Amino acid sequence: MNVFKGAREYFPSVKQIRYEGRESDNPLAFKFYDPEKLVGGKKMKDHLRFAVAYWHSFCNTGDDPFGPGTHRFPWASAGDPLAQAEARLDAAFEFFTKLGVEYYCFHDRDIAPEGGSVAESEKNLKRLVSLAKERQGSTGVKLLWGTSNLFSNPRYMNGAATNPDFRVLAHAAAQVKAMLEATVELGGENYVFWGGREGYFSLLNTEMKREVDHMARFLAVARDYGRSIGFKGSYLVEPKPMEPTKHQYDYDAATVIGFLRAHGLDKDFKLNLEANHATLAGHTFNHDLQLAADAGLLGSVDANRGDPQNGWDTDQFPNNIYETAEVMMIVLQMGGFTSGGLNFDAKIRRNSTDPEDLFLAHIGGMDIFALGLELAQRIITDGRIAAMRKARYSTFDSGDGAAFETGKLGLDALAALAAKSGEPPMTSGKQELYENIVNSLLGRLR
Ligand code: XLS
Ligand code: CA
Ligand code: CA
Repeated sequence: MNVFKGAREYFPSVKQIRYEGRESDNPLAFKFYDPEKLVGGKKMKDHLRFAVAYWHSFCNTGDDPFGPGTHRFPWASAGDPLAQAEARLDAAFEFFTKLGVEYYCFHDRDIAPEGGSVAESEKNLKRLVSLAKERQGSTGVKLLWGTSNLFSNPRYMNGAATNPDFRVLAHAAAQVKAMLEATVELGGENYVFWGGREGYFSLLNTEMKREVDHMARFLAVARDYGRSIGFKGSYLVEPKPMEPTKHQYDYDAATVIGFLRAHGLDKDFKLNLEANHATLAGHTFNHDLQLAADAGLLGSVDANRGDPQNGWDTDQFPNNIYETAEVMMIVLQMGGFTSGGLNFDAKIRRNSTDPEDLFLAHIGGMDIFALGLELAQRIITDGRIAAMRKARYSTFDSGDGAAFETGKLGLDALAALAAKSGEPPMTSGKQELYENIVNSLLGRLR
């Protein structure tokens, strides 16, 4: 990958980030992420497929309900909104290439400003897409996924595809059409639908079934259009239980899997799962990932974390080895990502205001995922956990248990077996032993 050189250098104090190993004290170096290192016969970078989220890294100024932004972006002084967008694109490619990530993700409105009409917005998007294409070509950076922002403009305050006003839905369609074209143009490997305001606040004014049916129809027409213009990648739906709406239709992995199947969309759509959304839904992240993987529908991951004391979407960078190891175990066991990857849908804190902080945040996230990958591979190679888990279910492997699994025993036959065999033995679940094995393998990582 070539370091991008635009007209101006936006992060002059940061040079190319390299792997220096675990003894390094250099904050601007990887301690564990060694892109070329083979783990289970595959390069780390190909397991992890890291992506930078354009919106958090280059658009979010750090404003919150109590005060304005604190992040002073140097490209904000570049001139009118289009000139700023061009300068921001240069800064972004400088960042991707200095960090050494191969992928990025963006919403239409992150990369190009909305215009005064559908036509003007499309023109702005096309202009920035052509520049992004050039930069992708000269650096080798690729687009993991594209998406449309169907939640910021006030017109979407009652939803986009689930808006009670058809005219708003049509506007959402115009955005998705243009952004699908942009994603195809840039060779994007996935297209994401996050239902930003697809939900409701009160059932008194809402026809829920009708709105959900509209959402399914909208996804189907988007799918058909994308395929008609040559999009070969995966369509992904991203669940989130709440925020901004009180009830969001794409609540969690289980809800989205049921929705896709009920509407015949599960052949083309998979899931993009975010850690902080799973925890907001009251699950662990690995719960949602395992559900999707079991359904054959785990597409991609938004790698971040929430705050256990907060009930909202804090979108922090990941830093929990147990969580990243469990993510990577699920990814390894499904045979690795195909079109998906690990997108850092995470933002630096409002008071992290040095230009290098964005690098430090990504370095931390990449390192903890590299370590999680190594631990996951160790757990799998060690084999004790898998063997213990398999043994827990061994009564279903043969005899009457196997006959039940294959549908050969009815309820009366099961009752007769219970009467004959008497009280079953108490079998320990051994959770503490499983956890201790994970810790001992963590300690052995070198
Ligand atoms: C917001 C979502 C959003 C999607 C893309 O909470 O995470 O950023 O990933 O629209
Ligand atoms: Ca996300
Ligand atoms: Ca989030």
